[in-house]
Amino acid sequence: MTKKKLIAGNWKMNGSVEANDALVRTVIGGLQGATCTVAVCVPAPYLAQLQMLRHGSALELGAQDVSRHEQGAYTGEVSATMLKDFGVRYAIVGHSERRQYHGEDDQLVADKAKAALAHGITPIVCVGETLAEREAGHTEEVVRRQLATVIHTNGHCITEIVVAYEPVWAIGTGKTATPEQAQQVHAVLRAQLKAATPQADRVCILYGGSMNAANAASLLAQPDIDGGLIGGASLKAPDFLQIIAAAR
Ligand code: 3PY
Repeated sequence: MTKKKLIAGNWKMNGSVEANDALVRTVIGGLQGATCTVAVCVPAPYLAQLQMLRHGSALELGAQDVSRHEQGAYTGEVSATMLKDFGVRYAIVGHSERRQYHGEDDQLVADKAKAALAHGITPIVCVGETLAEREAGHTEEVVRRQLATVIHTNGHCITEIVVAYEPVWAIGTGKTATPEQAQQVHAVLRAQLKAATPQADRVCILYGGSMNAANAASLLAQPDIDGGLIGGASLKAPDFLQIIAAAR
């Protein structure tokens, strides 16, 4: 049986009540006939709005981060239980922008994945190398190290995660990994998952990093690319819908 692909939009720190309304209504209107799972990962203040907008539709809701803590004196943090209150199904963890600008390390990312899983939220765990790491020939070592911590921390629950390979040099730069470059890394990640669990084929491995309407079909045609984590193109309904249509 072929696995259902997952297309998840990462809105990052974009949106407004008015803009979200128009965007989400158009996306939902274009979902009939979609064969993949579709989600949007939105800024936390808009979760309640999205919960209402998506009601009765096939659109799934995601957050862009989750606390490793259950509750308590952690100013600014949002717990998995709180996300659950708004019908959140996915939470991105370890996006390179959080690793880079907020000092998140591999263990924190793995702990966040664990907190999400404990509350029935699927973590979308991002891994990826910088340009310097790629040029030094360290791509495989970097992504394997990042994923190893998640596997070690989450044990058999690893089958419940989603992995997103997001080369840092392809984020917000308009550069994209070629389908062959992406597939090469996805195959490494798949092999690592296979060594950890006999059910590794169940795990969705997304490509992220400037996936757009023009390059989605060729990336999604690769055997180990099970979907996409979409940045800028998820803010434009026609582009997002074209990517969804390419995910069969
Ligand atoms: C991008 O496409 O730039 C992303 O960071 C998606 O998460």
